[in-house]
Amino acid sequence: MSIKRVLVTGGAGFIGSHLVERLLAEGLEVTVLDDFSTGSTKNLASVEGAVGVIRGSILDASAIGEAARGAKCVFHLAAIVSVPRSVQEPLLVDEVNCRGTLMALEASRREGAKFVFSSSAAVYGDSPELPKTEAMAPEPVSPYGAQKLAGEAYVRAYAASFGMEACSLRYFNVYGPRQDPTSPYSGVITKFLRSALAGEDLTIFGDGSQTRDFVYVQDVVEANILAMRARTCGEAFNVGTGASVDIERLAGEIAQEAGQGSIVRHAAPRAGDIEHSRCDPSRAARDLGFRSKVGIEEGIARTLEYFRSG
Ligand code: UD2
Repeated sequence: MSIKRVLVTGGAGFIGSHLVERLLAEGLEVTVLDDFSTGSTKNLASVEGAVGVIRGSILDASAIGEAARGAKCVFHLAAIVSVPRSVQEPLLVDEVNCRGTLMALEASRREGAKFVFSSSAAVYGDSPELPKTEAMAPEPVSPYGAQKLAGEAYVRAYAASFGMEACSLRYFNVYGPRQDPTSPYSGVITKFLRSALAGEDLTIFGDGSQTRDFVYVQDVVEANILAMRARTCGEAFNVGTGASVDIERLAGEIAQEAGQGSIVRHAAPRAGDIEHSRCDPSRAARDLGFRSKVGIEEGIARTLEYFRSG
């Protein structure tokens, strides 16, 4: 099936806006559906006029219906992406993250479109087993993780029930330009870069021995493009690098790179933090042809450049 038109829900967000740029560069017609609650028009400044933007909620049947019209692939990124918020307001966040995914799947089914769902490593919960493989039983520990897992289950069910070509992408720790540095929920790299550029101290929660599999946003975009082109039948894929970095090293490197004399300090461990996270990237490599290309040094340098010039 040749794809001409696509829909990106949450296309004005951090990851969505990078995906939109790439899809346009591939010569596709792109529509964005976004309620701009966390997304921003600034993220789409480089593609203004080239992309159709519908301001509306994923929960609004007419908005999603209109946005999906004629689309042959739906990338579903619209979500409330905060773990703490999902703990504070599980019902409200469930509406957006579960019901919203179902709405997007329905719109996709009507159009006979493929479906690529943005899921999260949060589905794995805090089991100590490493690396995380898709064959492991998911055991989410936050409502957010449970909601992403529910979304994945629906993706699988739609593939099985309606023959929809669909898959879920489990993102590990994504970072890069446009991640909102002012949000209390922003990732550690973005937080550290912002502080380091301002010459402020970097605070590590705990002893800094915890590790994460940090994946650069452009690699996440690449995984989405490959998922669009692959034949999929409802399965989930890890999207990470397969390598991990400890937070102590990360803080030291960022402080040094920024060159503003920031000091690295330690505070009490953060409640609910997991110790280690790293993916097994082999299923995505085998079935999608995905391999992350941007290493941590390169990714940090690019993101630093973005924050410096912005
Ligand atoms: C990530 C996701 C989250 C969820 C979770 C599932 C991001 C931004 N968050 O949370 O949405 O999917 O994985 O497991 O991708 N840290 C510090 N100092 C700081 C900020 C963080 O030391 O100022 C530490 C923090 O304690 C943690 C590590 O850095 O050990 C990574 O923190 P994070 O908030 O970037 O991401 P994570 O893995 O907790």
